[in-house]
Amino acid sequence: MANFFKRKTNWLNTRMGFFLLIVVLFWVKTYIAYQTEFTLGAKGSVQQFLLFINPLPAALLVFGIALYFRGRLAYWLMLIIDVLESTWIFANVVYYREFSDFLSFGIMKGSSSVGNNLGKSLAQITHLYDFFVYVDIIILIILLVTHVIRIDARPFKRRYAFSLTVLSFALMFAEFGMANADRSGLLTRTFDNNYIVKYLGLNEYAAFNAYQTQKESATRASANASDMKSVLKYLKQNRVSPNVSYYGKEKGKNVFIIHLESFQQFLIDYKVDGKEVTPTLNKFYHNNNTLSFDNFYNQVAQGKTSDAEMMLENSLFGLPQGSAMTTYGTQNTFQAAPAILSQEDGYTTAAFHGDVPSFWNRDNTYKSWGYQYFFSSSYYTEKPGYSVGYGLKDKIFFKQSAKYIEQLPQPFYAKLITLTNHYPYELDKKNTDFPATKTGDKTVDPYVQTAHYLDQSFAEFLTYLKKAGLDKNSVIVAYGDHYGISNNHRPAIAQLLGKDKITSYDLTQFQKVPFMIHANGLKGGINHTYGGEIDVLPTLLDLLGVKNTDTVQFGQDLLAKNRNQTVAFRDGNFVSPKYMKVGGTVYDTKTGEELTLTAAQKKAVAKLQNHVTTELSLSDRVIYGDLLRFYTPKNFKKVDKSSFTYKLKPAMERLADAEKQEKTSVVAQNNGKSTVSDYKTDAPELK
Ligand code: GP9
Ligand code: MN
Repeated sequence: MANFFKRKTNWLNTRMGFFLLIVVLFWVKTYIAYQTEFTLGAKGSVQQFLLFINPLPAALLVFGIALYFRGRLAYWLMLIIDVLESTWIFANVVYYREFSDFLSFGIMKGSSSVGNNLGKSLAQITHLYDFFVYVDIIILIILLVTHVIRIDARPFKRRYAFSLTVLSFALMFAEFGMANADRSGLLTRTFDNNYIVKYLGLNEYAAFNAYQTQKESATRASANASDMKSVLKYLKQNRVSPNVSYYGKEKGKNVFIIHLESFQQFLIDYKVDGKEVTPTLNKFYHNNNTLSFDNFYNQVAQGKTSDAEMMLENSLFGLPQGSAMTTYGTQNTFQAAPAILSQEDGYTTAAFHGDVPSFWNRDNTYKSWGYQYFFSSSYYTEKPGYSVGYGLKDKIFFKQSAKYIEQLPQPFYAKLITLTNHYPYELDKKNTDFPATKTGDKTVDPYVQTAHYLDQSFAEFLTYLKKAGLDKNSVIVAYGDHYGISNNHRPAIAQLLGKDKITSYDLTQFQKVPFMIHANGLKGGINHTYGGEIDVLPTLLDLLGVKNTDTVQFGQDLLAKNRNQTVAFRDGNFVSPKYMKVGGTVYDTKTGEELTLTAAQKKAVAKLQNHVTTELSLSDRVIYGDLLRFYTPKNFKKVDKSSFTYKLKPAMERLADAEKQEKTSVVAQNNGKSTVSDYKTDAPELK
């Protein structure tokens, strides 16, 4: 027996043999951790394959470093690398258990200031079996010490070690190529740490995160307080005074921000086969108590939803590349809507979203923005058929949100982010009772069907608000975050709009999204001012009567007279009531006619361009340099991120406490009785 074992283990007595053993063991345990400890959501064979294979290239590379060294040292190095690598897995397993996200260097660097209460909670959430990641190392050490595996002292050819390094890089590139083919923009758009681990692996994630953190600290380090001065100077020159007939009119009311995913303005009043796609939103849009804006543009770039959120709640632009929420959301100082409202008027602040909390780094960013609650996937009951695409179907999402809404002490600021109307606009038969368009473009045609579904969900939600009595004391803001149909679908867009040919002018107009503010008694109507997502926060704050004269916000109240109506797009193009500039071409905004500019027009356009370039670059400076750390408006206190946790249990306890103490929630006002049974939905999944 001993002999047999010896023969079998002979190859282990070579350096290469031991190397392969340690790599394979590491590979196996990483994969086990992927499957048991993280929710990476690998769907389909490409993602499954990448998830399985992805620990290997990096392991070959990192463990391969040891092969450049001699004798015993090489063995020790392999073990030390294994300990370090396994500790990275260990730390992530524990962190993920608490935060459903991977550790980032930013968080580790400033754990107290970022405030995930790391030290305190880590001990409580570590399980004995987490130490399993070290078991193979212990066994290997025993085998070496007892000479069951002998150390191969022969020199290992550098050439071989080098070939291995080259091979591992080649494998990594191949892996990245496959990953990027499946999810384009994986690293440039920086969606979610889960994606990077799923596609590329924990080591690659560490490297990428280190790079990002480094970049972020470098821009932060090079900024100083005087940069803020130039921003403040600019803002002072560009401030407009609020419209007196609206200022403070909605003071103290609850605020609902309803994020209509991928919802474009053209859908309003749009018909397919004679039927309105979104009858409820149309009614809402035309309601006497709704302020609607028909020249309101989305201004997002790669960060899509996250850019919209950044603009809406901070009045800061998204970045020219990637997502500001992902790269700067954790570390930067913000003065966002939730923080302002909770400090100013004692608002309870909560975000609702039926996706994992790590997407767009919301779990960290929302803390920086002062959100007291973030109800994400773990708060919602999930059953087969409840989700599609990124997460919960809207009807189920809204319905399940009611039980949290009714517990929030009033006034509250609640943002609900819908999901179903998201590319590729998939929805099951049972939920599809609306005709698709017939352009023949498979991506475009089902868009109206999911939009219709979103409309129905919104209708059910509004009905509930009425029943719960929330319609009277709430402002309901609804907006589309960005286009649903991208510029790649020109022929289909032409058909949808009933045009022969689509120009850049049409495509820019196609970037309009709805923006509506509704409240009982609000003087509504369709407002034609030119504006965009950057303008939402000042508009809302003025309506709520929150003093807004010394905040750092790049937008202007949409209701203000004399506002600058130049809408900046992230690529430097713009639209104003007179001119639209796309690349080198200037159009007449009203007629869509391409202009040959006179000298005077040239001057006017250059002035607008200057305004746009300046505001974009100053806003970027605020984010890159974390400039808000140098400036705190009067009456505003820096957000203490460490006071928030979005973990289900403690959050629910906090909510229960708040409700008891303040007695202002819907439930408390309803004599402790829940209103959830008032929520009516025709969602087939809930029947
Ligand atoms: C994911 C959702 C989608 O949670 O918000 O983001 P998007 O792809 O629209 O930017
Ligand atoms: Mn979106």
